[in-house]
Amino acid sequence: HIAKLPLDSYLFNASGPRCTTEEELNRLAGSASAAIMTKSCTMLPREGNAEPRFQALPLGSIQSMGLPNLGYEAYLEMLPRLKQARSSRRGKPIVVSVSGFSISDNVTMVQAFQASSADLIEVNFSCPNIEGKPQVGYDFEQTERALEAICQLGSKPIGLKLPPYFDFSHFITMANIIKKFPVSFITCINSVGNTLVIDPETESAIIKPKGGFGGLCGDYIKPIGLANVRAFSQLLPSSIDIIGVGGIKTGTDAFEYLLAGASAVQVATCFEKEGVECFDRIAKELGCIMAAKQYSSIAAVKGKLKMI
Ligand code: RRO
Repeated sequence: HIAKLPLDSYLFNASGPRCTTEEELNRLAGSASAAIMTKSCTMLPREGNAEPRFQALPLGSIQSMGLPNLGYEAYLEMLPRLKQARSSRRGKPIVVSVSGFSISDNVTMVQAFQASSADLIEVNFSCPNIEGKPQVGYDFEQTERALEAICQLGSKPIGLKLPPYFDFSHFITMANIIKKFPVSFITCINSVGNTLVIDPETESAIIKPKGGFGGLCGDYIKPIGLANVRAFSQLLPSSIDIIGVGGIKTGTDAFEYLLAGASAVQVATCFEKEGVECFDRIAKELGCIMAAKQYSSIAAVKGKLKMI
């Protein structure tokens, strides 16, 4: 469950790859992904940053996509069709991701989606790839002001997509802010922002935007994602669900996030590389691990990480 909404499995797609167009979202509707998550949207359609803006790496990827999306009105308009998609299980949850450039953008978009057939709203406080726009989640005052504005706009559950934190003072400050508002879930983590990969052969950065700086994704960031899920699961009340994301490509990865305290996980880089087949494969692998360990439910394992 996320925000009391039942899910068919423990995993679905992360906002990011392969979830921008109606065709891509329809493919998710017909897949084993437990929900249909949309690419973060903005007030107006965007082409995104200059290419090359994505490079696969041996253990993941680096990207600076720059929020390419169709604009929030296009998603509003396609939601009823997605909800009815014949290929989809009836009522498969739709999660819309919203990433405004200001509090007022976020208010407009959250208000609109509150009146739509979306099931959950994930507000992205952590896009690292827009020149001159700091990640909201690294500015605690702005985070608090934004939550004051967006949490009172309707009854659909609101969640936050957070950037990775690396210090306990930051985990504690952020958890204390979240606790002041009716936040139903948090999603940890976005890509590790502003990393630099260099090709020694060409002596060049490997992506074009922002002088080569981009978000690091995939296997490289799994220990960071696990730490963020674990820290927040210890600091927040159990009524706030935590969705894990970062480096999940096998049932074992998903199992580790479950031990850390995640109520569900999202898949980004592996979904980018493998397509919708990853959801069924990882869910089955997780099922095998749980069966072999004789665990009969998600609840029996969630947060049960042992210390040595
Ligand atoms: O589009 C992007 O560049 C992007 C976004 Br909105 C985000 O939240 N995280 C990321 O790594 N890339």
